[in-house]
Amino acid sequence: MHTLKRSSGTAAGIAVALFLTLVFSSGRLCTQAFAAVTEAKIGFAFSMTGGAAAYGATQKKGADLAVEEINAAAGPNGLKIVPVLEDDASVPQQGINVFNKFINADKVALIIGPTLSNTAQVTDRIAQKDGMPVLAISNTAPGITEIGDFIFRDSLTESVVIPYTIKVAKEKFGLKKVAVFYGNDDAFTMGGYVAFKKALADAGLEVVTEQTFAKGDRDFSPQLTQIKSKNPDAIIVSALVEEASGIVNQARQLGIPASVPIIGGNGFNSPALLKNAAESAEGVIMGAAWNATSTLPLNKKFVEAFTAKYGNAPDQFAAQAYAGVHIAYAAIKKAGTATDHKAIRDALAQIKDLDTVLGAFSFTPGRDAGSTPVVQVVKGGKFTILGE
Ligand code: 1QQ
Repeated sequence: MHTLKRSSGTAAGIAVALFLTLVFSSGRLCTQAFAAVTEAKIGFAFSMTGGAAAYGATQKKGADLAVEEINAAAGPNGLKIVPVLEDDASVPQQGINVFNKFINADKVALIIGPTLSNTAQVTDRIAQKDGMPVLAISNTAPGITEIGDFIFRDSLTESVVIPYTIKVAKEKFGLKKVAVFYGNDDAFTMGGYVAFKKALADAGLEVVTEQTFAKGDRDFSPQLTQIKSKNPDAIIVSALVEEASGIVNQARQLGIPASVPIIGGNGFNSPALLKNAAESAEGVIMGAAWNATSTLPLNKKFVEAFTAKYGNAPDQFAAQAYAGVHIAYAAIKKAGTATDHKAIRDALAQIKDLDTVLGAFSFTPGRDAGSTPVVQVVKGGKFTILGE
């Protein structure tokens, strides 16, 4: 009896202990599963030095502002971004070092960048192989998101922007024959060239001459002299901003009149063009994903906050960086994790009509930006919408 009692006591004790263990362990499981993630590291790979430094400088400003605002709004228990910035130096090799650091040492939740497509076409393969999500905010060359399902971009591709730019410019200037001038050693300038060629053919425009240059060239007069001799109605240029500025300056110096518009792609959307080509930049046309005059309420707020913080208005690259941080943040928050990269990838893919400075944002099924292009013209030292 006694033994039985004791044993039944023991049985009851075991039952209670089991019950408690279950309650506590499931309780612990619950807290683990639902514990709000409070910090997410984002790796920013921007070109802070080298040929693309003008883009990187403004990307950093846009991203910093977004991180600052998001972290302030998160409150003491909300999800905060821990930014890790590295300079990709505008070259693929340094981009590789930066991506390896983000993946293996920093163990970031997601990577934003790199600045150039030329770097992305190498670095993004590393990220894809590792299952690390990447959100490009300025890569516009073809083939970047095709690297794999972990690669996204909020930057509108040249293959979307350029046909629209050519259509609008053809109507506006009554173009019939054009010259084409492009960089033949960079993923972006080559991608732009291919997109221009197709758009020109589709629009029925004659190409009177094709000229090329290489990264770092300073003297464009031999090619521009050739172009001038062919008397084109417009000069189509696929170039990053350093070379674009030199081309625009030297075209006007060589006496190609302002009545022959220079039409560029995404590389032209930098204030560095306005600064370095100054007067010569007046009338230059370029396709873009964003313009500062956009009347979206969120955009007005962004332009005001950016101008107050930095003393100058944002450009397209700042806007895409700012939007990119918000898109990444929304995905990490929805995934509820800073470490499960597959869950973050899936949440990115599900972003739908997110309110951003680029408009209501969704990715295309191919993970490209689903936004609409604008055509800009430089007027009074500013990027304005063509036709306004
Ligand atoms: C690219 C670009 C550049 C002009 C942006 C920095 O669009 O490399 O894809």
